[in-house]
Amino acid sequence: MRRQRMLVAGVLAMCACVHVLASETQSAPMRKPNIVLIYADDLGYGDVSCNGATQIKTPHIDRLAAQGLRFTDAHAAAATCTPSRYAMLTGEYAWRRKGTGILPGNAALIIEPGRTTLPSVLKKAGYTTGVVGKWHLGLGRGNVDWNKAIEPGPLEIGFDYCFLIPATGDRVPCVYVENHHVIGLDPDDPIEVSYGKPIGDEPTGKANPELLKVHPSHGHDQTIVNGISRIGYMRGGKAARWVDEDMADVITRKAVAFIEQHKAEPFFLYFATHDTHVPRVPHARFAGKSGMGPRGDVILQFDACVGEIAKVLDRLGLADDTLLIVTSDNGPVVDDGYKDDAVAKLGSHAPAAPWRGGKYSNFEGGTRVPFVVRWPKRLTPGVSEALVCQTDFLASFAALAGQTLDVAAAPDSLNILPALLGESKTGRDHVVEQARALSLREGPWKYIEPNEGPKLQRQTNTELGNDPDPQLYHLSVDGGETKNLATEQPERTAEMEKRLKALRAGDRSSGG
Ligand code: NG6
Ligand code: CA
Repeated sequence: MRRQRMLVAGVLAMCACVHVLASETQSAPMRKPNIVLIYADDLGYGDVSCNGATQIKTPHIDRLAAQGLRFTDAHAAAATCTPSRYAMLTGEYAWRRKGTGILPGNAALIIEPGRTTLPSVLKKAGYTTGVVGKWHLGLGRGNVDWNKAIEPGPLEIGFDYCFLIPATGDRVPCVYVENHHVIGLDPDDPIEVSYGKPIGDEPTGKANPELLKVHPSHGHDQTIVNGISRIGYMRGGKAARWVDEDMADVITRKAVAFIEQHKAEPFFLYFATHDTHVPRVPHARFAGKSGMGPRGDVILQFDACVGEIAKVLDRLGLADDTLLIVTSDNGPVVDDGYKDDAVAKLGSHAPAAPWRGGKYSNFEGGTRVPFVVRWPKRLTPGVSEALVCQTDFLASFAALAGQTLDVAAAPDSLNILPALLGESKTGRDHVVEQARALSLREGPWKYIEPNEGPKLQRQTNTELGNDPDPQLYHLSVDGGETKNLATEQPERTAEMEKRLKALRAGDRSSGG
């Protein structure tokens, strides 16, 4: 793999030189493409109309899909947020590291400064790098003081700029962090956060349900902020607290401003939206518009944010030179802890369709996500069935930017640039999917390791795909993972089990 990486990077660097020489004699030198990665939260494969949704329309995402490549077998590294984001930014599967599960809002940063990361590689290649939106990878060194400079964080692992929702919309502290500081903080009203004992005397969802505009269905009954009770307790920071209804607009404006400010240089923007995570509290422009309750409304809101990003790229004449990706951090969930009508108003909409399961699940619905890549200058529009994983952004964009990676860097990131650009029909030859258990995909085959966990998550009604026996599915004929072939095909099952064991025991992925 290392050899392959160096060769590819070398060839690309040579090509880049040739291009520069050729174009210098004609006109301006060729510039590296901007990269904009729009990362939805909990948006399912079947939640977008370009993947078959009919009850909900996502015209902006559909337009990008029509102008670019729509992938049907693209994966987040995991079925929940923190491990997917960790793996995407480091190029290392999260299951290789302890402490990379769903984090509380006061967790320490889990990516060590100095490591090779997706932004650090691009920064080295001359990109200006920014992250706007949901972080959920921890900040500081533990028990961070939100009233002082908050570090280390994104700026210490390769980003030049950040504007963050520190953890999730449903976790305290409910404030934005820009670079090293909480925005709008009144020093006379300091913030305190606790994920253990209650602090302060502010109302909680548990004690004061009469103050709530959205009620929890499970968990989420601690400090009330903006009429919504959260996970965790906070006090203080009143002037700095976000208003959920405005969150999509606030972060989209920051993302647009980043693009405007850096239009003259190659930039990388990681725009991680809060939608469609809970609490789903759409702006009045979208409230009631989907007919599917707030979950449908925030899908429309997300689509509109995608439209705003596409619009600014058009307005600034950058669209042709920008590699734009729209994808999601894990599969969908309907009831994720608030009584927001998502279940009652779902109708026949199937958020993970045609896949089984969803967020938290070993089934394909856990990690198989919407994935659209547009780069008008380079890509021929179409549909790709290549197997790709978000961990691969690091090695692939490194190659695109002419960077060579250290041997130890990004151990599970494969350079699949030809697949991402539609020049090859094949991406990886395998991928490991992470939920409670690990699964191995090889071509159409999927092996789920034996697992003792529950089959159904009672609270979210998600089929988790846990089974004390091994499971083997042939996805080309049984995409819904209904017929377990493990007993019929003991040899293939044993081979896949062996390869998964080897991947787990080894320290890096290999193969195509
Ligand atoms: C769960 C939360 C869920 C969501 C999830 C993280 C409860 C009962 N459930 O623990 O609401 O916040 O964590 O989602 O608290 S993720 O997309 O960030 O991984
Ligand atoms: Ca998520």
